[in-house]
Amino acid sequence: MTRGALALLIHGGTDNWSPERWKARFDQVCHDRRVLQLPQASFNPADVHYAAVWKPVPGELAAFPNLKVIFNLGAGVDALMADKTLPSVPLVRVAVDDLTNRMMEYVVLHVLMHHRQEPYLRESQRNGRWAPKYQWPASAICVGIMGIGTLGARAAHVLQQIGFRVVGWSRSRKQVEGIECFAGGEQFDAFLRRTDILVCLLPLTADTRGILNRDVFGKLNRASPLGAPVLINAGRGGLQNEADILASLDGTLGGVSLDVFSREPVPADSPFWTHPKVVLTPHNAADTDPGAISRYVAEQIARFEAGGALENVVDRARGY
Ligand code: NDP
Ligand code: OXD
Repeated sequence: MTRGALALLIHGGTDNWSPERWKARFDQVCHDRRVLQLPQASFNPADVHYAAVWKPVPGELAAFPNLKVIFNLGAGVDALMADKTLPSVPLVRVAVDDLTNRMMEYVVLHVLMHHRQEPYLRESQRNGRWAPKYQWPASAICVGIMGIGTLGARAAHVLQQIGFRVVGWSRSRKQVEGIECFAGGEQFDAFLRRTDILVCLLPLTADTRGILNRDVFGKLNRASPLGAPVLINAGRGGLQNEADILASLDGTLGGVSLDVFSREPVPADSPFWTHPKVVLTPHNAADTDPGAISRYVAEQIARFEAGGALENVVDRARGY
């Protein structure tokens, strides 16, 4: 039997998104199906049943009349949701341990870095200054996680094991052992008031765009043992008001770690490159591994063709 082809549409522009590397992995796991690395000279669009994509050009997916499932090769689907011509077939996002653990590492690293005052200590070293500062125990600090989903829940669990107090905020109410959970707009302020280190792992949707703003920063725990609260954003750049972040570094925020930005790569003249209270990483918090994710896609296709249900299907009305 000829199986429907899988089309790969990858426009990442960074080294992890080399289409050739992804094609080689998909060839290994899709033994009995054609894997088309697009653009490809000769193929019939009607043969394509599945598309595995990262930032496809808007309109590109509408060219396949027999498409059955779109697999986004990352966790966030905001780029796809912006495509008004996106075919109305199931859209599956990534939720795999490999990615979840990478994000957990990033969050733990940056929470510890601010908690243990590493930016101050490194600056002291550069200036040849021996100036110890009292280090609070983890139990003195409350980490607030915006988005207790796949990524946020794992990070919360490990932070709690280290000894931090952890609170979480989500759209729907959650019950997570050891974590005080808040939900919805009406509990947002109570969540913020508890928080010394704010970690954002929200998806970018119409409801969350610009949610990291000066008003929100002003509601964080003003009596934080750290001196001033800290922001860590690894969700999406569109969640943050960047002018507000820079203005808030006057003392409303004590420091920030940002992995995502409204413009990526960050322009050469952006103050984020050089500001002493900013730790910048190049959208690198949790790389998507071609091996783990091609296996995840191949398993989902096999289950789907055997009549089973797809997992981690995006709710298009919610936008994530
Ligand atoms: P999930 O869908 O599993 O979790 C999203 C969480 O956000 C859920 O808890 C959800 O609430 C909550 N949420 C969504 N909208 C709202 C809202 N309006 N108000 C309050 N809470 C809300 O996503 P993941 O954890 O897998 O991924 C989160 C995001 O991380 C991705 O969308 C992506 O943008 C980003 N990401 C960044 C990477 C990087 O390298 N920087 C790598 C991978 C992902 P509820 O549980 O009630 O639905
Ligand atoms: C993702 C990402 O959404 O890498 O997976 O940003």
